[in-house]
Amino acid sequence: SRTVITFGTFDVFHVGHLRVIERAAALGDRLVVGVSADALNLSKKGREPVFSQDERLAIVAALKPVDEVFVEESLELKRDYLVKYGADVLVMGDDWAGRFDEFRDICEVVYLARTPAISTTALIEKISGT
Ligand code: C2G
Repeated sequence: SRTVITFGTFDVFHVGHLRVIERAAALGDRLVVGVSADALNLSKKGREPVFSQDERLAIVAALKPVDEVFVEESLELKRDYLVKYGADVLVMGDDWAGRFDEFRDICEVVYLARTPAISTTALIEKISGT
């Protein structure tokens, strides 16, 4: 059986998130998702997520294509997570293209095209009217 792993913040969950998760799941038999810790998100994006890590984790865990979730505490731990969860394939959106090629020694690395014209930042701006 083939285990696929992907990572993300999945804040203000939207259809772009759903599509990448569905397409990741289709590449194997089991999908594991690492959801960024609040602290990691703050350091990566310079803002606190709208929804807490527990809320984001609960939403992702409830999705039909998702078999297992965990909190991604640090970008530096990616190799450990790949080993721990027995990943055969690492999937990321192509905003991360090339960034995880170093893991090709232990798994396949696949970058999927992002869903156009939707992002958490754009949603926050739309809702807040800025
Ligand atoms: N995504 C997408 N289409 C969009 C928006 C996002 O395909 N319109 C994908 C991203 O490419 C990513 C996933 O959805 O694969 C999650 O996106 P984010 O929540 O923005 O994740 P990010 O903060 O980039 O976290 O270890 C890596 C990180 O934790 C990734």
